[in-house]
Amino acid sequence: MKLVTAIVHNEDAATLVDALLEREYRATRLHSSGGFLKQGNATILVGVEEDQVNDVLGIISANCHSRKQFVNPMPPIMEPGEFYMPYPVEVEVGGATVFVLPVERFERL
Ligand code: 2BA
Repeated sequence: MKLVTAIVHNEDAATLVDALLEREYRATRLHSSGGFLKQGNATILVGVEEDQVNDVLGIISANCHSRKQFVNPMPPIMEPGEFYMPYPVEVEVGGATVFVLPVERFERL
């Protein structure tokens, strides 16, 4: 068994969970936030058999879209009298960041 862990944009999470449930995959949505942008995202956990992993990755890929976001970089340490004009930097936040992990044991008790 494998645990597919997908970090996705908040706006894609509900559609993705619905698409997974429609195909009879069980899924759990966790509220998370990215270390870099410090904005809310969603982590979706899906426990599946090994031969279902590619199907799940296909569903994730079809329902998660990349987006461009702006981030304000940290200002540098300034000397007195220096002036710094902050410019937002554009970053592309992926469709999904996915980890496929081996599951040693699965129980529903
Ligand atoms: P964040 O950490 O908020 O990162 C958002 C986006 O900012 C990233 O998109 C990437 O385009 C950019 N970014 C991140 N760190 C950067 C850096 N040090 N320098 C320049 N740009 C940087 P994605 O790569 O699509 O990642 C989306 C979210 O997936 C991340 O949100 C984080 O929550 C998660 N993630 C990505 N890679 C990860 C990893 N190796 N381990 C754990 N979580 C990860």
